Amino acid sequence: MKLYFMPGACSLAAHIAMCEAALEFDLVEVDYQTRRMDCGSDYRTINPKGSVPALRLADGSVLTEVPVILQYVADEAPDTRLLPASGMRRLRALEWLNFIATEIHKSFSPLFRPTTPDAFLQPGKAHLRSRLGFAERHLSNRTYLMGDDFSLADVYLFTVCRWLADQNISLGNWPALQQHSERIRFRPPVRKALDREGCK
Ligand SMILES: N[C@@H](CCC(=O)N[C@@H](CS)C(=O)NCC(=O)O)C(=O)O
Repeated sequence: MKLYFMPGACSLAAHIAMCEAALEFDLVEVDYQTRRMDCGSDYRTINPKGSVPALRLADGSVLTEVPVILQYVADEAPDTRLLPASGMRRLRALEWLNFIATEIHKSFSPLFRPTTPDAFLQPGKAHLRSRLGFAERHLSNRTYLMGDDFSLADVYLFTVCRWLADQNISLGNWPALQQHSERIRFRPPVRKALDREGCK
């Protein structure tokens, strides 16, 4: 398999997941500005949406969208229990993946875009804060989003919380989120993915 990524982007969640699942894969870096890959070819020939991550499977097909790739990885390594296998627990984990994707990840996106009008930045950050507040309250009496069980929802939350520093927002505003991030950061597969992407 091949994972297409940009260092520190949401593709980090997929990268960590692959490491957690101990799957064999190659990494292909995509340049944010040019959308060129290491080999010089245009990444949009792999994923016409132009965004990372994309995961090329052994049969040549390409999967995109973070929550979908995370589910694929979890299902490829069922013994690692990276997501609940089925039933209501699975749905609760998917609720978190969807919430992180649509409410947290996508609240960051306009903050990173240089074309976003200044007038949007404060309300955009306020919205992001309220969404993080929801996760904070949930984590205030839990170790992981799913309670006692680590899951790929934690990996995705960790990945997006890393971006607060780029926005000069302190993660310390959310003590439970901060503790959660530290817990995830020191997992060996997480360290491995961070190191390979040149991230702290
Ligand atoms: N819905 C997509 C969003 C992916 C996304 O926003 N990727 C960002 C990096 S975090 C990206 O590639 N941005 C560049 C672009 O979209 O042109 C997913 O879940 O994979």
